[in-house]
Amino acid sequence: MSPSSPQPSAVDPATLLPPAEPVQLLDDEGVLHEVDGYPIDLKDEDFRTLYRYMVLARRVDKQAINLQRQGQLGVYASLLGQEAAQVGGAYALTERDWVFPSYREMGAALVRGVDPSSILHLFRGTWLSNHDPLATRFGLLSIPIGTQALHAAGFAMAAKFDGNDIVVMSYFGDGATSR
Ligand SMILES: Cc1ncc(C[n+]2csc(CCOP(=O)(O)OP(=O)(O)O)c2C)c(N)n1
Repeated sequence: MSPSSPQPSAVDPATLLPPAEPVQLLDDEGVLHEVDGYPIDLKDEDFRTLYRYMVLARRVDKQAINLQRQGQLGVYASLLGQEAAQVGGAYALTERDWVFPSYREMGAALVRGVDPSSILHLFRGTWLSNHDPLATRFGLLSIPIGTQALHAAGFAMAAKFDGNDIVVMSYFGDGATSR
């Protein structure tokens, strides 16, 4: 490294890597196990709310697929099978935190209080969306693969410079990470 090179970050990149073994709180039978470092602080009411959001997400998803098949939407990216990941992730955020979604995050949108019909504008080709990103802290759906990760990282850096102690969450698939 030349003397003029930027100083290495104080953060050891190795600490940012995921563990070699996946963290698994639910076993194959759906039984919850305690795992060190992953305490669960959820009340019965939280579990009911989470379940309600997951059912709602699947119902909205089905309706959007029907609308696409009827020709009312040009395209629609289904969230089937991702209900828990989207709802659980978004539920862990506070109101001040931000989400930068891909095109598949209808479930996360619901948790953030976004009206699902506003999102459908994008898939109908009438507008980018009818929701207010500032009010919901939920960005516009991002069609070009992986671009929302850059939006999220940039927003998070800006928040850090401002001393704004928030979380910025992004969702993307394995196709996005391969690039
Ligand atoms: C830059 C770019 N290239 C290609 C596409 C076309 N495209 C739409 S979905 C998709 C697959 C993405 O896979 P992944 O990132 O794993 O996300 P998933 O849809 O499986 O959630 C591709 C290639 C795109 N939207 N943007």
